Amino acid sequence: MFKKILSVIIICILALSISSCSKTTKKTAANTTSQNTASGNTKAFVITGLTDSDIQVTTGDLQSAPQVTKAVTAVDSAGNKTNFTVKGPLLEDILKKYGKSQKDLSGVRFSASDGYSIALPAEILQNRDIILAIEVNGKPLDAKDMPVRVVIPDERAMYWVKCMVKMEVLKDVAKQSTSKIIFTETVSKSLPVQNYKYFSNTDKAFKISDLVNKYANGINADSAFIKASDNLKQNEQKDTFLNAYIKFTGEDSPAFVAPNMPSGMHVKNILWFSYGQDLFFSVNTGKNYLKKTVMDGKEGISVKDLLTEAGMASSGSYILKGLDGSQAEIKDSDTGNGIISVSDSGDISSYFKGLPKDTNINGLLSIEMKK
Ligand SMILES: Nc1nc2c(c(=O)[nH]1)N[C@H]1C(S)=C(S)[C@@H](COP(=O)(O)O)O[C@H]1N2
Ligand SMILES: [Mo]
Repeated sequence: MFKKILSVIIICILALSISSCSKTTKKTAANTTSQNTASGNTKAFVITGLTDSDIQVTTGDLQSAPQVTKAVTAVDSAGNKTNFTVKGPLLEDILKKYGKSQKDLSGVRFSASDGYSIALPAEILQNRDIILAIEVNGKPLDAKDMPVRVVIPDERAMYWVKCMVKMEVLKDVAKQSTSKIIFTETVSKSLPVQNYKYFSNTDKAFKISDLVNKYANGINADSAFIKASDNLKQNEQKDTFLNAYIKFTGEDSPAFVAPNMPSGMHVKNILWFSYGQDLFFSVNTGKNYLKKTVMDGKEGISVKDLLTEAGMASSGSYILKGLDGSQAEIKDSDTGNGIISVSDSGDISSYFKGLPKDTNINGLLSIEMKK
């Protein structure tokens, strides 16, 4: 009986996640057309946080603004390239009507009707043209991509949001400074673990909410940052982040995933992710990302390099903690003589040349700044 209910729930979740933009878009379009008699007044997307009240941008607004036509190349995460020609107004020209410029914004999040969302960092807003495409290859957008496809030439296709329905101006996406590094390989041994279906494989994953409840400082953050081994840095909304999983076995691990999240939002081969003042670091990714260091025959990453990558290098002292409760203190001047290694069984350990044995911690959980 329980199994039956469970499978019905799973089927519902699957059905929801597979349905693309078109469904919701059609519904939205139908709703608004009945409200607005002229079709040019059909609501295209909403802009929040730019002015005191929300701005409704209509398809008429998009059509009557100056149009740009451009041949573009979309490059996805696998490096596949697709060429097409797009036409539509520049976001900059839409914002101009409200006396604003994208260059003055510190961050923007585009959300789509299929649940996809992505934040654009200030660098993109500063340097790139953002085309709000309403035509592709001389034809109106496919129904599934309506009402707008964001196109940002020279940026990866993950920023080219289809069926974009909301543009949120983000207040301040600055990352809080890190005070603690927690190792993902160690926490994966102390959290509830579940099987996770990843394409045709079944891997292991833990819930980010479990991780945060057990190990984070309790400092409330609006968003999380994730950095991958290809240097991609993403900002995720708190809710998206807390409802997702870290898959730590199998292909692309560690990976940021969730069953009901469009796969384009997955982050593969995570180096670290941070939430508030806590930064969760993968030594498995780090040992290829940071330079290899050998100390007394042991191979790993230098504690100094790790602290620099985490933005935690300082002149103070650090406390190391093991999963078994063991603890040791080191000084900033010791960090160049320390390495972090990962054993074949995935155990993280520290080793410091010339320091007392208690600084060699097996099952290393965290390194934090001494207050
Ligand atoms: N609404 C929406 N937009 C999206 C995505 C998505 O899943 N939903 N995926 C993104 C990613 S990761 C890529 S690589 C491209 C894929 O674009 P294509 O479907 O035109 O090949 O769209 C981007 N825009
Ligand atoms: Mo992608």
